[in-house]
Amino acid sequence: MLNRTDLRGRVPSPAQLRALLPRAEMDVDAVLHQVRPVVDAVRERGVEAVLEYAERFDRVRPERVRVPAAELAKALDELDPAVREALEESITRARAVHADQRRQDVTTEVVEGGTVTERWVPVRRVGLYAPGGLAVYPSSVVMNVVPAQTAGVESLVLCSPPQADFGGLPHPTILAAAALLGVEEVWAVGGAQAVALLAYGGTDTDGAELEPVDLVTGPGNIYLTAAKRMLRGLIGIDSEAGPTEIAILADDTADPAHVAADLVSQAEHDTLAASVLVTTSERLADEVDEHLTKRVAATKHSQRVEEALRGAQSGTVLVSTLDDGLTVVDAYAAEHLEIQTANAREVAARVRNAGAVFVGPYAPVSLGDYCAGSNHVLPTGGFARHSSGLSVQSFLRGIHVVDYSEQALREVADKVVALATAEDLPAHGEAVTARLRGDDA
Ligand code: HSO
Ligand code: ZN
Repeated sequence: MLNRTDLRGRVPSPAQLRALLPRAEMDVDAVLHQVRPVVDAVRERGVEAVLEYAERFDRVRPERVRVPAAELAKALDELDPAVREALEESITRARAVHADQRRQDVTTEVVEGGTVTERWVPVRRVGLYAPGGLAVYPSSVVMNVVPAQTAGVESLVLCSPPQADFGGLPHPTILAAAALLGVEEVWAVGGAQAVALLAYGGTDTDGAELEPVDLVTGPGNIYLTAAKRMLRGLIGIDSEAGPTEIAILADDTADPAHVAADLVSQAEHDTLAASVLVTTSERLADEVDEHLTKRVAATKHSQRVEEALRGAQSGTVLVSTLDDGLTVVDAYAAEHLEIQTANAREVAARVRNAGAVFVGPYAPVSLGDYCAGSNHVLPTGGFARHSSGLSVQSFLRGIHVVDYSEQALREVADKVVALATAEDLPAHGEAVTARLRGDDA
């Protein structure tokens, strides 16, 4: 079922490897011209434009865009108790992990009387987006809200598209998850309109105000991503989410049934999802293929999964040694990387590029998607080479606080002047010498 690449005996360079393991393309720039009028209309006409686009794209025109508090409470009341318990467990574990990520302010005494402090300050107001449509993921609400709240973000607003089936409200499980997390401000708006409304603010039909936000996070379709790209700068954004990916580095100790189950699990998200097996064992690769054939036929979203697995973005790579395997998975830089080998912990410790690493036979990616405590908003498309997943850090800014005494400034003054002169910026030097001569000119 999976395309097979045999790299036994030769491991190409990282650049060649990246070409061998292509990513599904998502051409965000190609839709910018469609998104621009939407963003402009929301900037100029606010909620009125939002409601027009709701009618056009979501096929429903909500009476108001802000979701009343009573609807949040009702959604939570009506939530299946088993799902509620599971979400509570997911939230508890995520809170435990994210609480430990909180950075402390650090003061460095550079010289006597001269300090630099890095002060971590939360972003004041954040907009979080939860998609509707095919991907109604209350778990993603948890993964966005928990780090923001843990960072100390003071004001949080959640946006999710209005659903025709639910009277123009966002999906009830999204509302229930928001209520469970204590998010009080939810607006029924989707896609590019949501990003524009978050960036510019607006007034609802009943006078409720949406105050503009400083940062927008959360995944969405290509139009939402294009709007984020367009409005970046006015607002901060998280990194762009591409189709989900799983890579598994396995040797002949791995259980082929489990490997196949995990490859199918992420292929379930999207026809463009990538499932990649990197292994030293041809026998394992053959057996995984047999299991895939059986599993794909039996699984609920069979068509979507099969398309993802047969796509050019998925495949098996045979390597001679685990060292070569590590070279391959590092070049690929998967969003999720499972290590299913002997001494998995040791092998995992040597991984350099991955959004998250899942160690050994009992840490499938789905555990991390819901209940490990780790965050599931992770870098895709090879971004793991330079970026991290969502964390408390994503909602903080480090402010450098520079505090020098007269004496401490005096000691370093000639160095500042020398560098200022070298850069032909003498006024920079004069700002220092002016103080030390005591003249206030
Ligand atoms: N695997 C997805 C997250 C997710 N899985 C949500 C299930 N629900 C991207 O990391
Ligand atoms: Zn998933």
